[in-house]
Amino acid sequence: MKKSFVFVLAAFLVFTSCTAKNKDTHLAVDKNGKTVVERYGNLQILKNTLCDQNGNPVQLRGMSSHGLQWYGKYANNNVIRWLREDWNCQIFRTALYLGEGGFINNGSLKFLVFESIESCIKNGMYVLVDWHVLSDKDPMLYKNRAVEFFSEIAEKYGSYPNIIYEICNEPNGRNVTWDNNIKPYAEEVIATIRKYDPDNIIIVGTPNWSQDVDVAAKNPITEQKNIMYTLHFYAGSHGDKLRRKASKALKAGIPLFVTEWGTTKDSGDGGVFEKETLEWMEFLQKNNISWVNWSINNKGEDSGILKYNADKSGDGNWNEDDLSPSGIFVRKILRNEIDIK
Ligand code: DCB
Repeated sequence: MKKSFVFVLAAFLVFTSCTAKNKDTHLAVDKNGKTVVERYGNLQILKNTLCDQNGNPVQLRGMSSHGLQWYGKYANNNVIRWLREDWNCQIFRTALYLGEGGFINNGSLKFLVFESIESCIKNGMYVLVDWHVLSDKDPMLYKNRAVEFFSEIAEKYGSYPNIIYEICNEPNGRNVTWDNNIKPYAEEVIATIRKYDPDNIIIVGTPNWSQDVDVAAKNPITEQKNIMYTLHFYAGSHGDKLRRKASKALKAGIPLFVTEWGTTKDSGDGGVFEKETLEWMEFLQKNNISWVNWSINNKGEDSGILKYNADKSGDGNWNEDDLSPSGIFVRKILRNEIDIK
């Protein structure tokens, strides 16, 4: 009788302290006014998990821009500050497309990347610098541009703990393989970054739109430290099957980062899948996998967090009337208003 009472009490205490711990670790700014970067400092990988400077596992959560060539007006300090204050975002992703009118034909887009990085530094947030391989499929295609771009970023900002490099968004196409294309590309870009920045986290895309993490796990990058691997999902298209691949990769020992996910189908549209999203949220929280939601735009697609034509100038300061159903839902998750088990 007594024994079982002690057991129940102990279980209760462990349960409540875990819950409290999770909520606190998810704060963009804690009760003492400390930003997430002030608390966590230089991130590092221990075993297969992202950890803070003291070696405690952490899960970062935040929002992604849409393509900077289209919605770069949201990659500014008004919006980034609002995401921290109102959305409780700890991380912001700046999506530099290469094709579709992106960086390859419009080099000036890098100034928007600089602006977002500097806002994140000012606001004490982490920033994911995303080399958004997509229509161009094979990262090898613009490898020289990537080497040049990441040298500049690493030299300029590599001394800040805020920076996380995402060197290859979503390689895709049957001929674009981990062994022959992605890994060799990654090794070269990583070596370049490491000339200027010895330790910030670098995340490498995986085959098949960053879904085949199990393939990367069979032949990981071993020469360098603080390397992670990209896992992407869209809740309306991907479920248990992709989570099984992720578990397999984690078991094999590689750390994963969900640098992009959507509440919708993998087209970025097709409805909001709340129940399926919550299944993913539980999986990610259990495994300490950080995530960034796609995306900040007002074009009227379901994965966009703003309503069609809301906030035309990039002011931030959104009220619920400005937000799409996905925006309302994701904001609640970020603000810890929905309990993730
Ligand atoms: C990824 C891309 C991202 C894309 C979203 C949703 O693509 F990383 O750039 O965003 O997932 O599809 C969409 C925007 C649209 C835009 C379009 C093209 O939301 O507004 O018009 O990009 O720039 C994925 C992800 C998964 C898969 C396919 C794609 N998949 N894809 O599993 O087949 O083809 O873009």
